[in-house]
Amino acid sequence: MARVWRGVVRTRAGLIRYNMRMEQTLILIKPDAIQKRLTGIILSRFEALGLEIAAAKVVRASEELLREHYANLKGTPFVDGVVKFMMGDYNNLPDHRIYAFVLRGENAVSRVRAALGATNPEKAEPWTLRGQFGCIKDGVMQNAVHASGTPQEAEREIALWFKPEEVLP
Ligand code: IDP
Ligand code: MG
Repeated sequence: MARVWRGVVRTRAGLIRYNMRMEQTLILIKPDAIQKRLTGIILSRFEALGLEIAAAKVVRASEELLREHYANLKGTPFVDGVVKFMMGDYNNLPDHRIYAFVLRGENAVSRVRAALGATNPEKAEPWTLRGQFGCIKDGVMQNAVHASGTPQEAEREIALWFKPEEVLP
């Protein structure tokens, strides 16, 4: 899916090489962020990066979908806690909704991850979304937002959460 533009621009400061990849990435606004009413703040950070929303929906995710989404965590001691958290168990939501988005733009995957900060909110830089809004409660990381880690991961995850016709070109 990723398209790459490479080139050279001549400026007064010299030649600048560029390597731009038009990428898509999956964003999930997690139950802790929904409970804290952070959706607008989170989306505004991504909007400021110049990314476009290619798909959006409210999802009541099944345990099956979440276990498939977090297949890389299978066998870890914390996977059950992560799935429970993603189903809203720790955030007193009336249902277990998640807000899902596909964002598109130049180098979208790495730029969105930089805006998120580290997985562990206590180690994330204080100006990142997870550093500002995440916490750890009862050993479960409540880190506000999911974003794909690589373009390959993004392709797999987008196909899990969206039908092809739901993602606008
Ligand atoms: P990521 O969300 O930064 O991509 P992953 O390693 O893919 O991090 O893990 C997925 C999610 O699983 C994390 O966002 C976090 O909620 C949870 N998680 C990851 N590592 C740990 C851990 O060591 N303890 C508890 N929860 C974890
Ligand atoms: Mg990950």
